[in-house]
Amino acid sequence: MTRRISLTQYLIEQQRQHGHIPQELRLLIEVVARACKRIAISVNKGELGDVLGTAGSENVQGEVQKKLDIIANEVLIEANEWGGHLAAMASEEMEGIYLVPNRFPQGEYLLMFDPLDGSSNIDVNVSIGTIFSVLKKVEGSKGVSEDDFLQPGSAQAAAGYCVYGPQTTLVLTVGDGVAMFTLDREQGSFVLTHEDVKIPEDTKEFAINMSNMRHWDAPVKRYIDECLAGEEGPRGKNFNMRWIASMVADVHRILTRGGVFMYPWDKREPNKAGKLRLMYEANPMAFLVEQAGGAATNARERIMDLKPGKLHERVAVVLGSKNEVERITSYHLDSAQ
Ligand code: P6P
Repeated sequence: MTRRISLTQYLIEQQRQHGHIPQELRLLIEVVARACKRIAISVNKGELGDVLGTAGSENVQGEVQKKLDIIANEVLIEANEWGGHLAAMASEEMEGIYLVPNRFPQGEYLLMFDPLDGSSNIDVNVSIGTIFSVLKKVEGSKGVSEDDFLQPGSAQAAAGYCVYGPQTTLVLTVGDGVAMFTLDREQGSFVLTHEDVKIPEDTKEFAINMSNMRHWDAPVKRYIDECLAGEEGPRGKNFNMRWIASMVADVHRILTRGGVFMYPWDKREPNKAGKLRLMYEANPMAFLVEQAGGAATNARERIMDLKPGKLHERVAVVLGSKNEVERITSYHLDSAQ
């Protein structure tokens, strides 16, 4: 039974025992957690809060923005800009970086987020979530520019997400394992419910959008065909499939019971990238998954080794149970020879 301690106590213990969390980073994480609580309140209101439906605008990705996308983005900006722990922020919903206004003290950290991942699920009451990633400004960097954000995922100081589902659960790593905190609505605080999360190295469950099959590269087709062949096929076991179309929800399932999640490059992507964004989707999820003993690649290389070229760059994603990710990656490397 995990000790029922608050997020604050957990972070202070991490700071005290491991020296893992500088004061400024602890403050940052607590502010992001409070912002997620506020987003959860808006999400949970649904129709009653006049927050469903589209906002009549598009984001930098060319995607129609939902009202809650914009609300969540504004909540994260307003919560984080005054604290003195950040130099700048970047969001899926904003083209450029957001510099902390001069009227507030500047900090050393950079915060990136997908304020509400899985927006297509908002209006149909399916789990969605907020994903965040924390970097430190490069030593000696003068001012702040987009270039300060273009660091590999291995440089992250912290990463996490908050899934707004049957429970509202914050999942966090600061590089010392993965912990999960469930929102206790009666006391209004996140309470530790899982510590030292571990992903089983093997699985019988894969997550992919099967409707894209005709666009897949051969190694993806090979892997999925083998899963579908079940125990009579080369894998010798039957597989189950899940696809929630909210990365946060699919990754949460994998952190909780194992599995492999794939959003591979497909022939619709001329520049051989993928659909998901490197900086505020793939990198934070890769950090969490690796810290839980899993693996995360772009089907060829470790995601957290990739050097970003652009803030909103996209990447193929294969993550989850270590042995499955290694198998999929090997199929891609074999086909490249
Ligand atoms: P598709 C949500 O829009 C998202 O970015 C991820 O959360 C999710 O895994 C994926 O896209 C779903 O994509 O093509 O199935 O709608």
